[in-house]
Amino acid sequence: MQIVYSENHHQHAADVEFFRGSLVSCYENPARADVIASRIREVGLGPLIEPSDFGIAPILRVHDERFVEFLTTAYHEWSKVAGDIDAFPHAWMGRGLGSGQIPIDIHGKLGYYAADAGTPISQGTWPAALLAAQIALTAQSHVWKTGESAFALSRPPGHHAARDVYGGYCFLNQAAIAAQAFLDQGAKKVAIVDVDFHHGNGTQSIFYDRADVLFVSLHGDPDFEYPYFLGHRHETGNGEGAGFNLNVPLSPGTTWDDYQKQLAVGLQRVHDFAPEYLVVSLGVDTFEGDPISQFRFGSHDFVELGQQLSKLGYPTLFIMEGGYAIDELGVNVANVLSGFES
Ligand code: FKS
Ligand code: ZN
Repeated sequence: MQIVYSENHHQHAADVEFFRGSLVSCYENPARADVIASRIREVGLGPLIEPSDFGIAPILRVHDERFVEFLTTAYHEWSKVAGDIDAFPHAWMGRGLGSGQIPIDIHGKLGYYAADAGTPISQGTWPAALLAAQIALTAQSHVWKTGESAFALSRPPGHHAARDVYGGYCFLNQAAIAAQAFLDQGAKKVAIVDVDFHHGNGTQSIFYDRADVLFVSLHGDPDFEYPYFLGHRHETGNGEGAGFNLNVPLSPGTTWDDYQKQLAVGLQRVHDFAPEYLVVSLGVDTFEGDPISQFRFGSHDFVELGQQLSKLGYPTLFIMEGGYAIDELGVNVANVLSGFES
């Protein structure tokens, strides 16, 4: 399997995030991608290649131009008033309290574009987010050209980023950008399966009205878990997209045994949809030792997850999303990919 990776993800290195009212070291940190890359090298899963540059156009097929403009300048604007410290919003519009007008002041802009106070913007966040999108596009292009599968080993993650919203450690939605690239290159149907512990609210929102992308997500029930406001079972798509969104919210404590039965239903839906390509939003925060999530997968279960996904038989593009148990992270990700290849 082709693995696309760049060490320049190190540029995105925020200091702290809010956790239960305190500031704690960021869970989404550079060590994550480092340990995944080193485990992949160790088990010889495939060559690690550097990303190519596909420019901004494929990103603007998914994201709003002013939003992208905001991301490119946000840290600079912020540091002029706040100094050399990570940028956080402190004010949101609240339901019914916004006219839609975008504020000029950076604090207003941060509140306008952010979904939460858990996603710091550091000095190198924009270049790293842009690079993550290029990694996804490079891996996508490999799958497109060869029909083989590939893994975009990137961070920051992407599945919480919507057309003009960042949050949940995500800035640009790599899975959505890659799915759209397949369509723009001539594919008719693409399925996205999101196995991260958290609901891929950004991805769902981007494709909610469309029938050319099927979105299937299994995740912690949003009544209790981040992102809280989307990911319920009754959200099945809208207009032409009606029936092309499948959410499977699961209880805290869900084991692989419980999960795989639900996964089989989700993968059957993918099979019925008959896409030409499969994009997997790969989070391994379903692991029992994950510090911010509530499922109970063991490391060996990830091998089976990879096997289940490979049974569908589609050229598959894996995009790295979450997973925070740093000691087992490399093994868990490599297990999915080994299971897929076996
Ligand atoms: C509070 C802890 C919870 C939000 C959790 C974000 C999860 C992100 C993720 C992604 F794949 F995007 F990385 N914060 N500070 O795992 O879904
Ligand atoms: Zn997650």
